[in-house]
Amino acid sequence: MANSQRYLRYIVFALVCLILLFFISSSSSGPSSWPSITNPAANGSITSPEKPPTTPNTGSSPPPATAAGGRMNATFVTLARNSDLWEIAKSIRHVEDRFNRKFNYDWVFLNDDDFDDEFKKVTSALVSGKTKYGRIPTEHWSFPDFIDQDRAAKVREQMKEAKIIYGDSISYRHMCRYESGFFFRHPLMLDYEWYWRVEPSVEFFCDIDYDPFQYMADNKKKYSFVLSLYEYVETIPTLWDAVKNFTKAHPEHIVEGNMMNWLSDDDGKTYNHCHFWSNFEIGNLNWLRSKAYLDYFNSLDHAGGFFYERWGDAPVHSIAAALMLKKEEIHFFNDIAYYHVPFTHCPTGEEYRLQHKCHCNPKDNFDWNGYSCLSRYYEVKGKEKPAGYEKEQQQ
Ligand SMILES: Nc1nc2c(ncn2[C@@H]2O[C@H](COP(=O)(O)OP(=O)(O)OP(=O)(O)O)[C@@H](O)[C@H]2O)c(=O)[nH]1
Ligand SMILES: *[C@@H]1O[C@H](CO)[C@@H](O)[C@H](O)[C@H]1NC(C)=O
Ligand SMILES: *[C@@H]1O[C@H](CO)[C@@H](O)[C@H](O)[C@H]1NC(C)=O
Ligand SMILES: *[C@@H]1O[C@H](CO)[C@@H](O)[C@H](O)[C@H]1NC(C)=O
Ligand SMILES: [Mg+2]
Repeated sequence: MANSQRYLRYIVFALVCLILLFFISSSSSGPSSWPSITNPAANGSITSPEKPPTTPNTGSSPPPATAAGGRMNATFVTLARNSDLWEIAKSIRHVEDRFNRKFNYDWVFLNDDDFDDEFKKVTSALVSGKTKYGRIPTEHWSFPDFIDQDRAAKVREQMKEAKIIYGDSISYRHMCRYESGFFFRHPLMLDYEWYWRVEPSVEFFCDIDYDPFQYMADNKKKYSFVLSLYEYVETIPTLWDAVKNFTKAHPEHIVEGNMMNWLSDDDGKTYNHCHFWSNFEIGNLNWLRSKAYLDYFNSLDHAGGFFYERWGDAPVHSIAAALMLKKEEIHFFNDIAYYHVPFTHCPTGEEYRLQHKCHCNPKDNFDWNGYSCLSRYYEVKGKEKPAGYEKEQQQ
């Protein structure tokens, strides 16, 4: 009994001391009390208001968040598995730091399985806008009944032998077909007009200090990209034939003033394999939901190449955009600096990069590499390439 009372006295005494200490230290910013530790060489510059200790984050940082209701009818969208959590977490952090923390757009996550609680907990904590989680209906992630499963299995075997990347994967094929023809029809996506696709493990290197969705709407753009390149021929041997069958059956969907000569060097006879890389896209969902695009997708789907070959959603989207949009409706976001393994888009021009706090190495820029389709894009658009691009060409 006596013992415990003594302990109690000690504890009370210790508490009083702690409280006293707290008061003394919190009032020590005043002129006297404790001698402040200063480095004579620094000459007080640590506390000098004109010289803050870190780089001032002024000037080109994003503008204030748009007023409530001032946002566009738009969302980020990600297709992912639960196992992609920590890689998509990195991508979200990049998007938020460089753009969305000021704009707070929503983010839709889609999966062929149910998202687990950890995935939802972590992603909803990272995204500054609302998050929504959707499960893909089985009909949109399975073999359609018109596909011959034995034939598809043989192809996977052959592609495995030939060491074609993802050549033997069933899920990769479902993914490509889903991104080609279904994601924009998911019930959660029907609420929106614009989307920005984000994949796991991507990076954004520069501040984006305006709203790209707003830009798309104001300038009547429907589809956009940051990287373009040539597709692996082995994955799409008959894609162009299927496209030609479609254009013959539906000439009404082919638009005058389109970008056919970006896809083809001989007025449509053959495909040169140029495509926009679809792991980054900002686009208009109502265009993808249009009769023109759906007729196109259904036609390609019935041709069977998602399973009998390994058609990617990138060439599928790109060919649609280049044939069924006017070339003015397609936009190259030179100012959105981006990485998805193994390619980087780092904006040409040092002034821009410094103003926007870019952290990409300009030597990594893929734009003027011989395997990029960007030069051809500039030619077809009849536009000058950015000043200084020759100097930043990859060795
Ligand atoms: N839910 C779900 N998502 C998938 C599946 N396969 C791929 N994805 C997602 O689909 C997108 C594209 O898949 P990736 O594996 O990134 O394909 P890729 O970009 O061609 O190839 P790498 O990124 O180089 O591996 C990513 O957002 C993936 O998270 C799957 O089986 N289920
Ligand atoms: C400290 O600053 C004063 C006033 O600006 C200056 O005269 C003095 O030379 C400086 N001393 C050192 C050590 O930098
Ligand atoms: C957003 O766009 C979708 C698709 O066009 C539309 O159905 C929805 O009503 C729009 N929402 C708002 C708030 O305008
Ligand atoms: C294109 O149509 C022709 C004639 O119907 C058909 O034989 C061919 O298989 C089709 N090509 C593709 C890739 O679907
Ligand atoms: Mg990827």
